[in-house]
Amino acid sequence: MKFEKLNRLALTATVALAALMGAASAETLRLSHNTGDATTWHKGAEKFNELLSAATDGAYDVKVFPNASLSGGDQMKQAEMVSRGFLDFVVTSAINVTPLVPEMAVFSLPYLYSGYEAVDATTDGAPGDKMKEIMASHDIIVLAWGENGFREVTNNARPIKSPEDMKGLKMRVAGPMYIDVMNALGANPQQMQWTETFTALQQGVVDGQENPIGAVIIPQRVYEVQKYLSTWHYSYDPVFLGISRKRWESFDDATKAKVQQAASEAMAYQKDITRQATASGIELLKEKGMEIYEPTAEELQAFREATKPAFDKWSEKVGPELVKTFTDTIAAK
Ligand code: X2X
Repeated sequence: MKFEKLNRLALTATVALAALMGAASAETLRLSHNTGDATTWHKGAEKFNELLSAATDGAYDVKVFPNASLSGGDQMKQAEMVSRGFLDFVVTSAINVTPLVPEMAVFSLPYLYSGYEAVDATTDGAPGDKMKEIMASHDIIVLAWGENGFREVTNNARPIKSPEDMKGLKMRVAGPMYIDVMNALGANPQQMQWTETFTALQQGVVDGQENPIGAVIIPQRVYEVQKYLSTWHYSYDPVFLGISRKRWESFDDATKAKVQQAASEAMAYQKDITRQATASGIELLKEKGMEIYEPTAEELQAFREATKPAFDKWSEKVGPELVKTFTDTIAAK
């Protein structure tokens, strides 16, 4: 009896030790993203960790840091840090990369896309590949595209039905292109970190903001501090999972294949849960007390026309050739 018990104890100890050694030998990789830990960005990043860990028998542990904490709260800085090899991975959206890679603004040109089909045709096709090439020239290897989504406008002053309704509203925006779009609409835009936006809305420092419903507005509880939402779909913002060239090139081919596979699956999952949350989102936001306005096709056309100056300015900036790569693919859909 006694011997058996000892034997069992020894076995348990050996298993525990093996687990410990396994954990100890896992290499930690750091992943930064700039939303909270309830968002689909975060879930996608955690999924990547799970999948990579399983595929490599626990050789890698991807530690996920939300709220841009590794870049001192600066959401635009993450891309630069990955580019320089100071960070292994980033999950962020196109607009956040535009200070480093202005071409990334092409995705989010006002009213470029009419729906998900057009979006997928570009991310899965030649335009997506072209953007990966451009990003790689900045030493950021884009492993897979995910989704932030169509950005919808919210505010506390009034329902937004026409460009005139935007006049004079103090709007928080994430990046430079959106400043031009808001100016074209006669609003007063202000660039602000996402992590500071909830408080700014709560305290009335700004009247409104714009973000996608499923990925951000719901999980970050924007409905607690905003009354009106209009589904104007004015700009699409893709998310991507990227890795620094430095880290990427440190992997052998077999590891690269596993990292790539885990990234593709994780971002497909992230896109999927984002679209699901968006589809059921309007009802949920109404339950939470928001007043939702869904502009008609004609009303959308008025927004498209009013934002055209920003479209034209940023087409020049990203390069008309690149815009054409996108519009050709979209038109062929
Ligand atoms: O800052 C935003 O608005 C967010 C969270 O959508 C982005 O990172 C672009």
